[in-house]
This record gives sequence, structure tokens and C-alpha cells, in this order.
Amino acid sequence: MKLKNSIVFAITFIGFWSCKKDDGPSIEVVPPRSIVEVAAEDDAEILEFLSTHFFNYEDFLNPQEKFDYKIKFDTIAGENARKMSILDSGELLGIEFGVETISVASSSFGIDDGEVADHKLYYLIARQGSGDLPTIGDNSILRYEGLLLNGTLFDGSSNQPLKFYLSNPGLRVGFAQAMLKLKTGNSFTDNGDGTVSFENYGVGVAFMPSGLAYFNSPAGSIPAYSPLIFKLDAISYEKNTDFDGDGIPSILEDLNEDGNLNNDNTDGDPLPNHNDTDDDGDGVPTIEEINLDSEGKFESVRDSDGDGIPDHLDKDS
Ligand SMILES: [Ca+2]
Ligand SMILES: [Ca+2]
Ligand SMILES: [Ca+2]
Ligand SMILES: [Ca+2]
Repeated sequence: MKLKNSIVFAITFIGFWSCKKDDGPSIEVVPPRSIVEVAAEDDAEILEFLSTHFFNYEDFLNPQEKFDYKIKFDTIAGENARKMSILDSGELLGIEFGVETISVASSSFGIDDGEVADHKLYYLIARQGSGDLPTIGDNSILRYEGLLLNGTLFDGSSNQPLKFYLSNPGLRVGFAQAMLKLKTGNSFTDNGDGTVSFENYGVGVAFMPSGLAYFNSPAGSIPAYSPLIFKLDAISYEKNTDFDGDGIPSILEDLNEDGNLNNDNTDGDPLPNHNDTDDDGDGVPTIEEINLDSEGKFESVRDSDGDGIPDHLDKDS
């Protein structure tokens, strides 16, 4: 997964500036830490959190009428000493709790030490949605809250669902991958007062090491090298999102089918195919080189010269 990070560029720039300037106070540039070491430390911190905290699983297992389906954490101590940890709640309560290993290169944070580290993304599904799963090429309509492991809330969308394109290179890898686990809802109620209540949407939490988030770059109130927790409500999604509007659903522009839309670039310009309206760079827009149905939706690719390469990816047809 490729991550673009403007903050990394900003730090690089300050470093350059401090080298050039030989009078006045110098800015000390701290070299980035090893992503392999940090991944191991972060994983230990996350496991510590998962084994010393519980979530309001009783509310989810036996929801009362007024329950708002919000996940709450607390420490296993005092009157809660007998609660089941998040780590155990999967196996013992039948709540879906999983781990996914995701490989991330330090180069995706602009670091040139050549390191690659496996990172563990932990996810808990407190309530699975009754609808479908989005793909990495879809717009996801979601609510979220971001927390540090110490409970500090650093970001959130409150009750207002927001739209995120899951292959936006600026979106954190762990965040996007977690949304692929959580089924969306498929219904809502108009309350008649300008508000809408969503129903049967997926409710979950992702626990991610810093290498699946901001790694060495402080972001807002997030310190460098912070593992993060995201509480997620998967409200809805836009099936077959066509991000660049070239007529081809984004997910079909993942030519090597590796789940990363940012590494497929037929014409070698700066734009990967899912964000390129002329994928082969022949001057003819992709939308004019494919077959659309009567509603203007994608029907099939076209191969005029029969060489097995569809026209929109074939410079000479
Ligand atoms: Ca790909
Ligand atoms: Ca391109
Ligand atoms: Ca395209
Ligand atoms: Ca073209």
C-alpha cells in the first residue's frame, strides 16, 4: 500500500532548510526509527490494551430498546474485575475478533532505510451489518472516532456520516482495511424532523500499529509512533464507485488484483489508473474506448485490433 504523506514532506523540507541556514538556532532533525522495531513495540502495546480492557459486550449481546450501539471501553479492575477482556471476548462470547497481517515498507513514509515490516491489524466486530461489504475501490459512508491507547479522543465525525474513498492514498491503510471487514447497513428511517436514523449498520473497532497509520509523523494531536484505535460505524457504501469518472468502476482498475489501486498505472504518468481518465495516455478518454450500456454504465471493455489488450489500455488502438 502506498501512502502519501504531506507531513513527511514537510519534515524533509525543514531538515533541508536547517542544513542550509548556518546562523540562528538550528533545528535538530531526529532520524526516523526502524519500522520493524516500532511494529513490534506497537503490537505489544496493543495486546496490553486488548488484555486489560473490555468493551460493553453485554449491551451488544442483549441490546435494550434504547441502546445506541456505541462501543465503550473500560479497564478490567474494581467492580469490573470479572469482565472478559477484548482479547478473550472473541473466542468466549462468539464475537468476531480477527487479526490481519499487512506488510508496509518504510519507503511509504518517505524513509529510505529499505525496511519492510509485517503489521498486525486487530479488529472487533461488535455488530455485523445486514448489508454488503464495500471493496477497496468504493466510497464508504461511515462514522468514526479515533482514540489513542490512553483513551484520548483525537478525531471523530460525531453523528454525521462522512464519505471516504477507500483507495484515497491519503487514507491510513489500517483504516481502509478495517472498513473492508465491516458490513454496511441497508436501511434508514426518516425521522420527519430533518434527521435520519440509520439501522442495521456494522459497528466495529480497529486497533492498529503506527505503521498502518501515521508512523513517525505527528498528526494533529497524535504523537509520532502512536498505535491508534478507530471505532467505526459502517453506515453504507457506493457500490461500483467510479472515482475518476472514466466509466470503469474503480475496483476493475486494479489490474494486478492485489487490492491496491495505487500501483496500477498503464501509461506511467503520475496518475494510477483509478485516478486517470485516459489510462493509456493516447489522448482518447477511457470513457470513449469502452462499451457502456443504455444507462451509461460500464458494460464491457473493447478490443478493436484483437490483440488481447483492451482499447483503453492499448496506445495503438
Ligand atoms: Ca493493484
Ligand atoms: Ca496513468
Ligand atoms: Ca481510469
Ligand atoms: Ca485512452
